Amino acid sequence: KGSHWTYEGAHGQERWQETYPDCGWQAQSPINIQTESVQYEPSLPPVEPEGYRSPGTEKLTLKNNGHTVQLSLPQTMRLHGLPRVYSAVQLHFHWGSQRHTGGSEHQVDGRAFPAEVHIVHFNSEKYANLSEAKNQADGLAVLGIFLEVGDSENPAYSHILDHLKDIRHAEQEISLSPFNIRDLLPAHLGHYFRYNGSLTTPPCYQSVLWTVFHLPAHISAAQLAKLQKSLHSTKEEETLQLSLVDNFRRPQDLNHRPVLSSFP
Ligand code: SG5
Ligand code: ZN
Repeated sequence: KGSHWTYEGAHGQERWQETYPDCGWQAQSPINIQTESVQYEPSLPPVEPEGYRSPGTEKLTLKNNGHTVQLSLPQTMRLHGLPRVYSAVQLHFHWGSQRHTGGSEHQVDGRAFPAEVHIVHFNSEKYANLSEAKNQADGLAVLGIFLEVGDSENPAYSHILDHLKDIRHAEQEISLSPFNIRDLLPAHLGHYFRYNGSLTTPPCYQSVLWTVFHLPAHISAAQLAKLQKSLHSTKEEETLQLSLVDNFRRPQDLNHRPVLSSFP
């Protein structure tokens, strides 16, 4: 198997840089966003998703890749309101376990959320596809959405979370009918943090323009439990009844990078 990294243990995140040198560079993600040090930038426009509400007619593939659950997205989903136009590739989740309260990758003032969704896009003005773009400084844009537990079930997230039971093992995948991806996002797309960083997994390329929404999206406690209990990373872990959990990287040094906010 090519991707031989894990979050903890002998191939854990402190050692990623031995195999993937970029993971030890100076503009890594995620970060702890310290709101006292964020610069308000009034000229930052709201993020404008195009085609998120009806993402085509092709089925979407939902896959357990052993590190996360990932949903493929069509290139007809585009992102405006950034310095370039970006096309969507996939979205995936990071989450914790029932032992911890955390699970998100980004933090705000030292506080982690129970989970975080990433919608990965590539700069389609300049590059033909993700492979071409992923190692370029202006190659990628990722939207980060914090998930918080609320009182009610979020039907948009059920489109994904209700199917995790069908992809319990690593490398299993299923097809989903397209659904409204906009509804996975928080209500207000005008309030976000913006900074330059990296992929949060190996190879940790420093190619990502990050947009982390200020407001979380809400899912129910039962929905969060599905994320925490349904998946396994390997057959061995399934036999041991170990679930795929705690797939988040710890916050990285900011090293004097500016973090902007679109709101005062
Ligand atoms: C996910 O996050 C995906 C990656 C994605 C990273 O974990 O899955 C894995 O890393 C496990 C194999 O997606 C892919 O590998 C499919 C292309 O990396 C990319 O999207 C590479 C361009 C990192 O993305 S993140 O920084 O948003 N967390
Ligand atoms: Zn991610």
